[in-house]
Amino acid sequence: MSIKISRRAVLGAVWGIALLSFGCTAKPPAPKAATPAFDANWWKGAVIYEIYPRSFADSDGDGVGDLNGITAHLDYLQELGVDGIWITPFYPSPQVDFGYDITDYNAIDPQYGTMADFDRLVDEAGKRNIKIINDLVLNHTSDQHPWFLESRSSRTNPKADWYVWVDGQPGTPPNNWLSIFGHSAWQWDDTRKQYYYHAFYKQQPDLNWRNRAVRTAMYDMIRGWMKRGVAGFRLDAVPQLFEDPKLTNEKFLEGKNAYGDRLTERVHTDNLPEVHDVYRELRQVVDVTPGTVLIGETYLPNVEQLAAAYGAKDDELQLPMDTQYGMGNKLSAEFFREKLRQAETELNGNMPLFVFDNHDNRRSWNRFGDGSHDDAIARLIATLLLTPRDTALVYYGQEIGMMNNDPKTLEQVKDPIGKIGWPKEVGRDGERTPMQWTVGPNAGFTSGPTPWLPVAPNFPQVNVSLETGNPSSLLSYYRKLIHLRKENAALQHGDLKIVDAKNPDVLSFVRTGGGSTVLVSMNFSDSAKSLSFDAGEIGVAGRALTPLVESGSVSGQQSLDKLVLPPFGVVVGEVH
Ligand SMILES: [Ca+2]
Ligand SMILES: [Ca+2]
Repeated sequence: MSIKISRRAVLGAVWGIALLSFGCTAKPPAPKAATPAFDANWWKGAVIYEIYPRSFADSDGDGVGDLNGITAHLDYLQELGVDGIWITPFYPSPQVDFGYDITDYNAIDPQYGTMADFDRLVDEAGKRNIKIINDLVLNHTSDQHPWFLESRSSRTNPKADWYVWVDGQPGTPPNNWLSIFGHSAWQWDDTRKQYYYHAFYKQQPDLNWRNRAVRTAMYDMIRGWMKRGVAGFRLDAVPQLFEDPKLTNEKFLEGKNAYGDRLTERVHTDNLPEVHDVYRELRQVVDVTPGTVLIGETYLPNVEQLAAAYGAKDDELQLPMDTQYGMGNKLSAEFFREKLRQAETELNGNMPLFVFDNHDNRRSWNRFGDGSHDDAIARLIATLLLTPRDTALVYYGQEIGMMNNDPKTLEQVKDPIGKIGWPKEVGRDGERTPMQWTVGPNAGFTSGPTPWLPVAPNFPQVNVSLETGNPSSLLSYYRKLIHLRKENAALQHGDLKIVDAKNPDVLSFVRTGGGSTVLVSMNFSDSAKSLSFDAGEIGVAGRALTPLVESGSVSGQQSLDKLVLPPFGVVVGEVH
């Protein structure tokens, strides 16, 4: 599903009209030699690129992106320096929530291609040393999934207990639990004369994770994708897997959400302790092929809960997403210094997974830009993402500076939460617009007349082909940082130490490793700042600084005794 935090903690998914597509159900994978072996640590420090397949590249002109469109652009991703791509759901789906409502976990929705297309994508990506990460929606299925059709058919069928069914009276839901997408989380079913629970849309009934048969079915499905060469899974909405069986009412909070409901706590439906049992079981399933990585969509309120998602014995998720770091909107040196400190000291040495942009939140360009230094701020964000000790998630188009293109009227809205919540909640179409490849028609996204969402009007200035040829473009900045991160031993695996920690405007840290010391300094203010570093604090005898990557005119300043950063300027330099 998709959970958003930036718009007043509203979460997102989408519903719509059920139009069942016939998936080409997977034949057993053509016997490959064996499950491919991965470097078990490939994901540590990797750059993982999120692709929203509807919007990345359309290979057949129907206006909707597809798997062959991704395969056609693998060279671009390789040149960018991407290690893995996470593709949001491409399984058969009525597309109520644009793929997060699944009717067959073992097939490809025909609008995105065929299983042969998927296998070719895995193979072609592998040739470029790019891993494929599938999106895995465990919390719920589509209400058109055969499991749910069977489950709702009677109270006694073999799958009667596969979903969360509760007695009640029509018109009187069992308790006050709210759907993350607005209004009651309970839907009356006239056949069973019972309610079912849905954390998201009513077309997305929650599975009953207390039922062992549900777990077994899901784990078997995961093994099937691993056999096809998938190197990891991004786990959608996993904190929502369990609900309090006593159905305890939530406490009401002050205020209302964008849909007009009284706000409540979510302590009886989110992040219950039982989720950790499932994390451990999932880890055992994927550990059969070491290096198969679990990424969690873990919107968690604090670093303690984030640390717990790695497991008390580091036996749960390798990469729970840190949504505290990059998904706010406050551009503050002190804020990011504190978040870095937490990641370094409170995650038990585990690898943080930092992210600024995704398909559920307004693009970072819009959230952090001040209207007059947006390009410099975008480089600051890139530096915050790509120079710490972390695994980095990049959302398609972030690297070229794509910005939100929100619907202007209710009639334009495709995302159901935008239809329900308009105008307070405009939905997530704006951050899902087509990738801007060229200056040509529809930005080169589709050869057809009508992309499924309108291309942002800035595409003649903001596109891959233009920025590829410009060494001072944002895209070139991303490439430089990603390649430096791969080549420089200190940035690759070195320790991180915060320096000049009292500075209110400039965040500085030192990465040390492999005989190399790299200083990263970022000016969070709109005025130039002069810096001077204490020799003992940096930890090397030398005072010389050789800039490796810069943003703003800091060239020629080759000393730790005096360094002047322009507004929102950045220097990443070797100290010697
Ligand atoms: Ca297409
Ligand atoms: Ca659930």
